[in-house]
Amino acid sequence: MKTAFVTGASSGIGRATAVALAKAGYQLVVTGRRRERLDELVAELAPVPVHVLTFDVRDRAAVDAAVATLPEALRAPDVLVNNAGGAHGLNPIQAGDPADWDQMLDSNVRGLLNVTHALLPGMTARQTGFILNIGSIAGQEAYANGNVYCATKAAVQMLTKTMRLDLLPTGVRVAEVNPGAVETEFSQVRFKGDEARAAKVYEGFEPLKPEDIAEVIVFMVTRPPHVTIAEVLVLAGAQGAATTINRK
Ligand code: NDP
Ligand code: 8X3
Repeated sequence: MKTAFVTGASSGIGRATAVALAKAGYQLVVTGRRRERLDELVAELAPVPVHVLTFDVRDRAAVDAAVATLPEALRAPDVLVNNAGGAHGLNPIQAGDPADWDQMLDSNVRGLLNVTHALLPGMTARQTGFILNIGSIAGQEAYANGNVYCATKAAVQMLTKTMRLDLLPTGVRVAEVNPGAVETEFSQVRFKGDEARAAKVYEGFEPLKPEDIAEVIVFMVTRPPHVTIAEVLVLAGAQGAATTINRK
């Protein structure tokens, strides 16, 4: 049975991806900080084997310690989905909170590297595998007040490209999905629990569902070894650019 390791599976895109990969026949390692959410996912996916790890991706020692508890086979997954992350705040740079900047840089960039570093020895030893990084349209175009979040996702894009080059001789393929507006807990986190403000982001149009992204991810990671779909941008139907949305 193939194994997929999905970070940030307690919510949104990561959760939907875990469900879709389970349906596609993968056993799973799912991670996040909220253990109870991950336990619910395990119950929902039974009898599919699902191994839960709880850690903060920003904490390299915690990532390494958690991965070290896995049986050897799970430390060398066929698929790694680097999804954990998000946005904190939406302010002009001159009004930004450095604590928010740290959270975004540490989770979206360093966190991705921490998890990748912990799993690469197993994946490269196997000489096969797929790393799927979740970028964003925010990494491809600038929008006002996006500053540090956009920068972290631009970093994910460049890491994806450079990792693909470095890992070429190892047989580990690397690709990226860049979603547009997906209705998840993303905006609740960005606006620090302000649900009314979060809901406004998705008002007047039909946003993407996490399942829409999960479907694309499953398609990409199940291509045969001679095919790498390197980058996919997935927008909502009413979306032309990050903040250009046809709202009714
Ligand atoms: P959610 O807030 O619904 O999910 C985020 C997930 O990431 C949760 O499972 C959360 O788990 C986990 N996570 C966040 N920070 C950490 C951390 N420090 N350590 C461990 N886990 C963490 O948002 P989405 O599903 O929308 O976001 C998933 C990814 O998609 C993110 O990288 C986001 O930037 C990206 N994205 C989202 C878009 C959108 O419109 N929604 C568009 C483009 C990209 P827990 O809180 O339990 O730790
Ligand atoms: C999330 C999409 O446009 O809010 O990455 O930055 S956006």
